[in-house]
Amino acid sequence: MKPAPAPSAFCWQDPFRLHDQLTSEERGVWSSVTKWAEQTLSPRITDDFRHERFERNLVREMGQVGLLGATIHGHGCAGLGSVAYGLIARALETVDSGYRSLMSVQSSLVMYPIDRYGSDSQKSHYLPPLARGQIIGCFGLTEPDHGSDPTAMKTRAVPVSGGYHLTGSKNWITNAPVADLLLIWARDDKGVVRGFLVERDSPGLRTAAITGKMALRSSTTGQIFLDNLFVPHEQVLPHAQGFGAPFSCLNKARYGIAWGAMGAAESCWLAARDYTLERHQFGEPLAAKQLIQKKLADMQTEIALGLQAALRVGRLMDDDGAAPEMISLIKRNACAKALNIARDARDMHGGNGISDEYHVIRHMLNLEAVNTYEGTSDIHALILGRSQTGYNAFG
Ligand code: TGC
Ligand code: FAD
Repeated sequence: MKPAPAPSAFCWQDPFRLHDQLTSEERGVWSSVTKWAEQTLSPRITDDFRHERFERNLVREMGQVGLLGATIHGHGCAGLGSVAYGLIARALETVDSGYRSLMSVQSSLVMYPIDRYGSDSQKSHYLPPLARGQIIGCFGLTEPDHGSDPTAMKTRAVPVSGGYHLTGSKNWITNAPVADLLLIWARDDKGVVRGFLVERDSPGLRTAAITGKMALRSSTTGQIFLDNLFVPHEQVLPHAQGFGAPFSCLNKARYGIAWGAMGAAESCWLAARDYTLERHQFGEPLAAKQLIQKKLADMQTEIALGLQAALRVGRLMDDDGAAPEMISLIKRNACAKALNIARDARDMHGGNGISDEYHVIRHMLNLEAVNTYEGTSDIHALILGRSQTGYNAFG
């Protein structure tokens, strides 16, 4: 067994000793998920990204190792805390943001709302197969004309005998083309937003894949079209009324992204360090040069700070003390910092940096999308601006 480091020793890979701040359960999750991701995801990512390849079996494998709906208690879920969930996101995104997206959507945007706002029969019917990865879910909030401003949504739920008719469309929806269960957010006749659980074989449902994405190519994204689609009352989430419901799901997913983006950043940082130690120019390893070391120091600093902030918010989340603004702050910060780190790492790899063999450009492209979805950087800036000035600058 390796002796514990002396209290004053500096561990360059983990400057604030995040590892020491985790519980033994969280350390176990981190070590098993990183190992699983390395063995299962790393060997396939280059082909998945190159060919926009998605295989259902991967979701089942995620289910088998307990990665789906990990914070939910019961229904075959692991019942872990928020920090463990963040560590799962970090481990998956160390390989690719698309794999983390798959886990985030299924866990935070489909299983969480069913668990939080669903009826007992909806929970017992849908949560176990979602946890096993036997069925795939998606979350339809964004519309073609309403992205940053989902409260202006046009999708309507008109009451009819026994339920509702849904009409409208959704755009840029992760998993939409492959989803068996589509959680659709729509306004009812009173203008109240409700969540509707739509099954794949419902008449009036059509989905289309968005191809040609230059980011998140290991994740499937699509459009949803709803044409007078009948949803019976038993498929409406009974406890979700108003925008607080979909936004509460976003709080969970955005929090996971704050950890995940740091995972992608770590991957780029370590790749840049290894590369510049190996690569010689002007008679010396690049890593011996001042400009290179400054970039490595900046990467190390931002990652250490970003992870520490995510840990703090995770602990608060489990104590019911995390405000949405804290989540905006860490999501926005992690994405911006990770994107800068990926761009610098790409640069430090020189020409090789644009080859997918070296992975950094894939992370860089993915992070462009991660910075945009779940609220763009500027939308989170406006949330934080409103919190300190009292002025709503959205409209
Ligand atoms: P506003 O008046 O602020 O709020 C309307 C109602 O919602 C409540 N609310 C929240 N509740 C819980 N948590 C939050 N974070 C909340 N934010 C707002 C609020 O209290 C209010 O409730 P009530 O009861 O008073 O009605 O609404 P607004 O129209 O001013 O807009 C606010 C704004 C801009 C912050 C919001 O529209 C926003 O967040 N826009 C960004 C859109 C977004 O993030 N979309 C994400 C789509 S899902 C996605 O991208 C998945 S990608 C997944 C992957 O692949 O990993
Ligand atoms: P817009 O809202 O049109 O914004 C364009 C630009 O204008 C941005 O820079 C933005 O910051 C800026 N802007 C907007 N409003 C203001 C303002 N008031 N002041 C100043 N600047 C402003 N959605 C889902 O519902 N479910 C999903 O599963 C999902 N998955 C996604 C997967 C991918 C790969 C992508 C790319 C998106 C996904 N989305 C999903 C949608 C995502 O949440 C939206 O793309 C995002 O919220 C931004 O909306 P938009 O693309 O319409 O951009």
